[in-house]
Amino acid sequence: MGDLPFVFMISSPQIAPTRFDNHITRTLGSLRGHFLDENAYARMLAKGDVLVYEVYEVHRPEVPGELQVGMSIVHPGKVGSEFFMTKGHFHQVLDTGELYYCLRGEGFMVMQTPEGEVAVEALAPGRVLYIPPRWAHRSVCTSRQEALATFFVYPGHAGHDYGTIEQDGFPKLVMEGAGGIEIIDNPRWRKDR
Ligand code: PAN
Ligand code: ZN
Repeated sequence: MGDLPFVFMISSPQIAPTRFDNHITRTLGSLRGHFLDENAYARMLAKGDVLVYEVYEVHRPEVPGELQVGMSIVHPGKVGSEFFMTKGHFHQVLDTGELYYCLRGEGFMVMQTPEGEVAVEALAPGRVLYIPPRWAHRSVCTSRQEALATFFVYPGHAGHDYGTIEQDGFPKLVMEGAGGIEIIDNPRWRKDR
């Protein structure tokens, strides 16, 4: 016999879902090499290892047919002028997509294919982002006070490849510029290959 259907809430007043198996926290110290301004990173880290993002996962078997679901919460903040963001990854099984539904806050999803195509989509409450198979993805919080909270669903067997992004970065960066939010070319993209 299979599992029984289950229900949980993601609209409750607290930010966490009412059911989860894992709560992952990523602090500044775990994001070494991901932000452009290494001096700003070092100065900030010296003052404290602040929380950058968290993930609540309902853990399901890592097999085709299952769905991994959960919530991702990126806190407001910047390293130098670059907004707080997730590490970002390709799925290990490249041919798997993902759906994101934005619940709170504002930001962007930065995406790229292995061929170097790039896409950036705004995230705001009510926006649903469909990420087709093959697109690496990173969420960036640009709201000043509120965290960027998204609900995600992806195939059970997708897995994660972080190494490619650690090495190459994303082609675009989301920065605070003189006139507000700017999406700029990443001068270090694929430079360390
Ligand atoms: C999400 C992400 C989550 C954290 O569950 O894993 O937002 O981002 P990183 O995994 O890049 O640290 C997802 O896209 N899963 O596939
Ligand atoms: Zn993913």
